[in-house]
Amino acid sequence: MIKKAALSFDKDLFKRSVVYNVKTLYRKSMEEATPQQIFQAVSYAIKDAIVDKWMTTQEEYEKQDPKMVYYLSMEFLMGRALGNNIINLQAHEPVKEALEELGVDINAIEDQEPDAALGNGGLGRLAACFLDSLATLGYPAYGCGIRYRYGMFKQQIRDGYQIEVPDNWLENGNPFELRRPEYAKEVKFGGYVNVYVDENGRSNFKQEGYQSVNAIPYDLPIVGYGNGIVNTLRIWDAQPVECFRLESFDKGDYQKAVEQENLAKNIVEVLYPNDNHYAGKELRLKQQYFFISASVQAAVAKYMRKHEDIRRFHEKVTFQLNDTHPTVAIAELMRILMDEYYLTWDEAWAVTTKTCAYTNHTIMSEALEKWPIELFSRLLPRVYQIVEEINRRFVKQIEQIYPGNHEKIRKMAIIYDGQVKMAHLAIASGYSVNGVARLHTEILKKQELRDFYEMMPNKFSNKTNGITQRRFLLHGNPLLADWITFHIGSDWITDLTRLTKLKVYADDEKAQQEFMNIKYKNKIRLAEYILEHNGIEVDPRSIFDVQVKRLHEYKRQLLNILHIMHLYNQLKEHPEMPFYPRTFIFGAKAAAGYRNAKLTIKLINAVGEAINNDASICGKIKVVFIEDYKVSNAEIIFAASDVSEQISTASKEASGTGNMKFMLNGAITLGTMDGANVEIVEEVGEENAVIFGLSSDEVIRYENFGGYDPMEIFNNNSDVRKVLMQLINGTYSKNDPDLFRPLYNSLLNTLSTSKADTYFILKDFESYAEAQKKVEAAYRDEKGWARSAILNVACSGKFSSDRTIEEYVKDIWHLDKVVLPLKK
Ligand code: GL7
Repeated sequence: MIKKAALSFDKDLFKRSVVYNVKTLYRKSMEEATPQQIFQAVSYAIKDAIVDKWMTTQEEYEKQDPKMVYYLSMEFLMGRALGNNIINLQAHEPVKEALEELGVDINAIEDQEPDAALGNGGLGRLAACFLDSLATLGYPAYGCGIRYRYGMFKQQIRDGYQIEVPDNWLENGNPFELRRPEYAKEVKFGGYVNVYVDENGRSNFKQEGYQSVNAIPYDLPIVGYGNGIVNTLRIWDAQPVECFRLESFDKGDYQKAVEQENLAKNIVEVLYPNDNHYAGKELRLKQQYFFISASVQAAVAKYMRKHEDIRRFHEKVTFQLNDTHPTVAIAELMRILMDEYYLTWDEAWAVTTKTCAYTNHTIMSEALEKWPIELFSRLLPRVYQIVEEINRRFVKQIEQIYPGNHEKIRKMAIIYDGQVKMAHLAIASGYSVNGVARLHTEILKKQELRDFYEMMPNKFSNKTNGITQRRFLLHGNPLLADWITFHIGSDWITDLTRLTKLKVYADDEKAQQEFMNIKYKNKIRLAEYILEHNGIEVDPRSIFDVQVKRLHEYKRQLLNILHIMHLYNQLKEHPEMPFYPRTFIFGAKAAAGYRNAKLTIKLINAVGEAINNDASICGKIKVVFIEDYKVSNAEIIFAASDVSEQISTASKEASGTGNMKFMLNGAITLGTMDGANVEIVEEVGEENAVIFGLSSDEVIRYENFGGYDPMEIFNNNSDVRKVLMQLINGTYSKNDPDLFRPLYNSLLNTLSTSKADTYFILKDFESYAEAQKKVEAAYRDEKGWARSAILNVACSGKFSSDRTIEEYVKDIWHLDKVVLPLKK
């Protein structure tokens, strides 16, 4: 298939550039160069093709001076850049050909690139998808984050246990990044605040006795699809402000010099590997203020280069806070406006409250950031003063609206009980609060943030998440992408709703066969990956039933594996029972300190070990745990999946985005009515998904009454009882029968008063097992399955991040598209 821009991509120039790069970078010929060296050379050649567009885009932004969104995020889970950049330049065909002519396989070269894993899971990947959509739609945008030296750890599985290995992703250098020391910013920590009254009688606040670090920006190009737009992801590195100097030793500043050097060294060292969980570490707050102060300073400086009046900042800039992690931006902007531009409080507040907008990504209480006052005020003394004043005024406002209602203050104050509550700061000071799926937003309005919603209903809205089809279909599943383009044209690449045109093929037998054939080929590709990486052989004709996502109790991988244990029990008891072969595939990282999560990984591997080696069941079940689940292997996994496991306890998964990637690739959702699953079912129809389990209302009702009694299920359901006993009788841990007791206890806890089965695993077990039977029956009906799978693809249009971004633009950011001048 020939693409428009392919014509404008100079293949010969590219070839010469690759050869030249190999020579000048490594003093080698193509034949001598290693695959990694060729990857670097190719990347620099592609960067050459990007840079002109990058400059043109940024020049146009300078000229046209449009309003910009700054997407502030602690996490950007970008994955690999090379393949994606080639695709978005619409240069895949010529690059592939050019490389073939040079004797190089493009896929092998792409495989040389380490994932940029500067994020944990959904929240970080969402940020990456948003950048892709913003550039593709032509909206002026910056991503702002941290250049962690070590990203999300690499996972190894040894003896069934997870081992965390440092992710030295910058080891071989990052060919796409640009270091930009001329835009460095100083960030100050600690010390104290002095007040000086100037000749005009005005109080000036000065932070003194502080330690500081230099923030050095690295810019990464974000290439829009086929439109010549290249936006910027700016990630900040830290460097000591002054190198160690001997005079400072003489002056007795030795201690301080060493401390500043250490601060700079530590601050960007590593990404915290917690997903949906807040640990309250001092270094984490330092990371937050570090990249926020640098980003806000840079945004203000950029604005002032073109404008006189800082009071109109919000007309050109909007800050989207990705969760509460960047919320300190609110106080930092207030500080800069008042202390550096001498705005009054009211003037600064008017600007700030029109600039900052907040996205909530979870209702899990353990994820809510609350900093102890002691820590917050010690680290950020001036910023803390400002937060105190915001709080004082906000509490006064609450008192006016609800006179005498202390309960409201207790629940809504920003500072309470010795803690600074970041979500309350974000809601009180931002102009917008959004949830990430309809159900989630409704729960926010009715439960978690009810008081805030009642006081300021107009701030609240829903923005259902989305994913970029460029990475997760065009790049990840080229066979299906080509098939779709063959049938309906290529417009879906930038307008995913066009996929509805595929509906007419759902009942077309030839199309069904072609579709299933593509799925089969993708299953072979995954089977090969599994054989190479896990040494396990799986049958691509079996049902590929997949749960890949972070390991978390609320996501209930435990429910999945308990059910597999149950299936295995049944097969052993009734070897002749009808059973369609199934390959259960897991992929998940657990936070390093999360005991039950790590134990669940061990359980999955132990059960897999037993089942995969039991010849008596003739390979009818296979259980595979894919090591080091990450963006690059995710692309292969989604493409090969039949069944998408989205089985979180209803109400707990704010949205989910993996669910959308599976759907886009034609997998059928087996899920609860949680997060965006609700909207997936709405789009594709109940008959094309398999839904089970408690509703979110039911879960919340149980929770309000203190939970339910899992013992009742244990006593009445012999299947459940058998599986649970196998957790503690050594069935899967011969040498240590108590190994899995913590998991057993989390479900039953007969001993203590603490709650058991807080995620309703046993409560939903029977319904899940029934749903799994439906999946098997549905798969046996080959045509019916193909029909459903095609309809899933056809109905996935809503879940493009292009749609999500358009909603943010229309309802929150109010940006204009930038049009590039036509090339001569
Ligand atoms: C998350 C939610 O858990 C997830 O459901 C959602 O899709 C994602 C993006 O909005 O945000 N919230 C969160 O704290 N993490 C998520 O992935 C880590």
